[in-house]
Amino acid sequence: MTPPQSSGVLSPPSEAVTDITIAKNSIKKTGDSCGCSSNTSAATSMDEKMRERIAKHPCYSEEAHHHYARMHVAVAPACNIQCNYCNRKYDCANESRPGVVSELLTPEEAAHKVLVIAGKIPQMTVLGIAGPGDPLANPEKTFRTFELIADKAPDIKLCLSTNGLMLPDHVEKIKALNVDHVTITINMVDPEIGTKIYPWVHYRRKRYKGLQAAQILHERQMEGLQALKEADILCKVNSVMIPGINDEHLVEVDRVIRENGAFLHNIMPLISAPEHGTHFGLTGQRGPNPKELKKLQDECADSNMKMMRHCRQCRADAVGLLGEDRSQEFTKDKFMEMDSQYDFELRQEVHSGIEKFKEEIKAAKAKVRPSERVKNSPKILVAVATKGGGIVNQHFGHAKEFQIFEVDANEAKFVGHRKIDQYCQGGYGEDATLEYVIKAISDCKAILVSKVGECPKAELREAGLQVIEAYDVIEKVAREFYDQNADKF
Ligand code: CLF
Ligand code: SF4
Repeated sequence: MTPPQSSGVLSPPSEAVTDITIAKNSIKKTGDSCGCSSNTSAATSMDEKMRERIAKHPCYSEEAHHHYARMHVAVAPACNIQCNYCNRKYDCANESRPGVVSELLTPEEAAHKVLVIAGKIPQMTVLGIAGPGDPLANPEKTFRTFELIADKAPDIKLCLSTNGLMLPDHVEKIKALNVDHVTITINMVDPEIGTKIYPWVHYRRKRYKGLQAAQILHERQMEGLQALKEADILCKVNSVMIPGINDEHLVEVDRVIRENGAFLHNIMPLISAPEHGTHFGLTGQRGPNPKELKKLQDECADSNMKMMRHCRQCRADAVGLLGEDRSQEFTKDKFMEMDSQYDFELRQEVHSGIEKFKEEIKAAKAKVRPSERVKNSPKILVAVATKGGGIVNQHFGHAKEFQIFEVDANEAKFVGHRKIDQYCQGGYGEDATLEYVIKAISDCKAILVSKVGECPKAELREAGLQVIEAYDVIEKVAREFYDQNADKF
């Protein structure tokens, strides 16, 4: 197959992530359009100050996730509760895929790793602590790591993800350390439902079970949420969607957390398999399918709070753009041999380049939108192969996921992603993989790729997907496709 070709109009930002020189020069002037979507009416009414707070956070801003990277350091091994979707052998499943194990680091090793990566990937703007256990069950290690990083790399935003049990005790310290983004995993606001998710919690030197355990966790989570609001710390709530247990209840969770000041809600699918050795995995509890997940997210998005749909359930030692995993480039044996190349000025320069590029995207997005909103225009889904930057810039055979955009006569809106196995392996396409890929995007009308070989192209068409080859801004390509085929939808 032919490798993806650049049109020369837009440089692929994912290359910029891997190379500082390219990053500095990659923002070329273009009269053309580029696009990535903010996804709720809440986004449009967001004030400037808030925009600034989230502009470089790839989890809190859907737009940012196309351009900026995050990293996690695994410094927090212990946990103080048991979730039925977690196996202690692996990382905290509240912010991580089950079955993934990270190398544990000391705060000093973690700080060195951050400085190394901040030099190599200047687009890395956020350092999160998300496990492998609960960061606030390991407060000394967590806060020591933050202190070291704040001191040496003041431009890196600090982020924390917790089950919330010990949060109320630490909000003051979190504020003092200038940690502006905190995630709480809240799966229920009704402790009866909580009993089906949490067998026990360990609180103030005592282990509680059943309803009492769920009650304590619920109260502490609500107290923590309130305290974050009072301290003006942005709070994202993660919820794991567990069909038959809390799926319908999450609408109520969404309402309650919104009323209590959460900024963003991230409803994630339960990932459950017997080989993970979790209670749910072993008892056959299934996760939701993409349609069920989207339906619930859509229902909650009506509530006017921002709904996160771009979470990749990354590892506790994740590195890179969401959707790419560079953690294996920075294992302990490798990063301990590397010197820190942290350079504040250079990082600022790279960030201004990205911001300029984002401005071009915004201007171009405005161009492809109709001057007046078209009412009742049917919505369709398209699957996009992209390496980032809001551009169709990936070869079909190289994609490990497709971004899914919902398109109508007004806009193309990011609504999720579908993970797939890479079709092209060592220069050859796998038929079985193609079948699986087609199944994964069977509800889409078209697939947008930078290139695709003749064989898979024919099979994709036979399966009813239109194949669009382009190297351009996602919103532009998607909207043009829609306009050309509007009579068929
Ligand atoms: Fe990490 Fe989480 Fe901070 Fe992001 S991840 S601690 S808020 S910097 Fe992001 Fe990863 Fe989803 Fe988490 S994509 S699992 S939401
Ligand atoms: Fe596992 Fe995280 Fe739950 Fe603790 S909070 S039991 S580490 S999923």
